[in-house]
Amino acid sequence: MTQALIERLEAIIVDLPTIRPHKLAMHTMQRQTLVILRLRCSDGIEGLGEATTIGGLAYGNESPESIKANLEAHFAPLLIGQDACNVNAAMQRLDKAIKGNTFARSAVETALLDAQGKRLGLAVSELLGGRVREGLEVAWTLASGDTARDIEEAERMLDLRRHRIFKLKIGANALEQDLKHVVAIKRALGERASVRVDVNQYWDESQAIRGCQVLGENGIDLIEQPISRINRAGQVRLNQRSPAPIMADESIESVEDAFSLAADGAASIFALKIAKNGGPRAVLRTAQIAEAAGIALYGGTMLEGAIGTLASAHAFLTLRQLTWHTELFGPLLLTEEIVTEPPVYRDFQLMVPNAPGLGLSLDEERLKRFRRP
Ligand code: MUC
Ligand code: MG
Repeated sequence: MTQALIERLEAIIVDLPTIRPHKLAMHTMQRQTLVILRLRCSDGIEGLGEATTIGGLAYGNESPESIKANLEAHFAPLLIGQDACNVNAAMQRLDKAIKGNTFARSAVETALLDAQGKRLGLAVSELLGGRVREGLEVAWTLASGDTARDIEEAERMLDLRRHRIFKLKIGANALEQDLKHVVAIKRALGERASVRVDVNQYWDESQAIRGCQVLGENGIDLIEQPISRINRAGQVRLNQRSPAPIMADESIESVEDAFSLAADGAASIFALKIAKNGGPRAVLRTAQIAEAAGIALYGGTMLEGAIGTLASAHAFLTLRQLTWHTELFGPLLLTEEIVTEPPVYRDFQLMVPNAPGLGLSLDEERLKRFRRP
């Protein structure tokens, strides 16, 4: 094969409006900010990647602005002139020189895979070993902040056959108020839907003991990150006593975190996120740790747009087990797109293109309109 070299990296910040405010315990989103990476190669092929977080620095320790700055100042000089066809070698070069920065790393790994897939005429899922399922069932997050509005939204999603798994974002309100909110939604939806919660680390252990008990007894299927990632011993205790399974999300900031959580027995489900592991290949290493430890899997999101969503989807399609399905609904939260063909959601599933690479192209006119000056 002719060798292609990496020629140029361009990181673009894009601000896109959301369909409604999205209320999480740590931040209310009024829009979503994506960092899009364009990686140009000497054979004329361009790979696309995305590094997207939630609420600036409210969620993790990389912001859109720091991701862009680090891609330009630290990642680009290490990558330019390197073989664009060898993803392992390029990522290993970054591993040697750069600590952390998994969001930026994920954008690079995605863009290299997209470029290589386009070059070889293979979908990213094929480059990752091949898909073992065609579609991915997708949960929807109810996060308007209002119980009646959330029930109405869930009913609409069921009618449209778009979602039948709902995740409720709680933790910002008083414990009893949040519990009432969740139980009311579960009662309204009954057996027609799976209802889960994400506390985003906002309970202390004493609140979590009661919260997990009440939610477990009221038919809530899963409790995501009830307490701080720092309180490992508390997570182990909760994992032993909660009637509903506990999922680790913020606790996983690297593949190594996944290993130590598994070793400690701190969760029975892992939320897989390409951004928090360093890319679609990296997230599969976390999945393998989980499988070896008997931990179930869930395909998570940082509310990425189409590029990050499909990059995650290509990886998740290759998983042997995905017991808790996915929440790859990021594009549906946005009112505008910057790709020519937005991802398709049908019959509760995200349909993943089988075209070369991620199966996406940028809409240059829209990118120009929404990119930050
Ligand atoms: C998170 O904490 O899981 C995923 C869905 C959503 O609404 O927020 C994200 C982040
Ligand atoms: Mg979460």
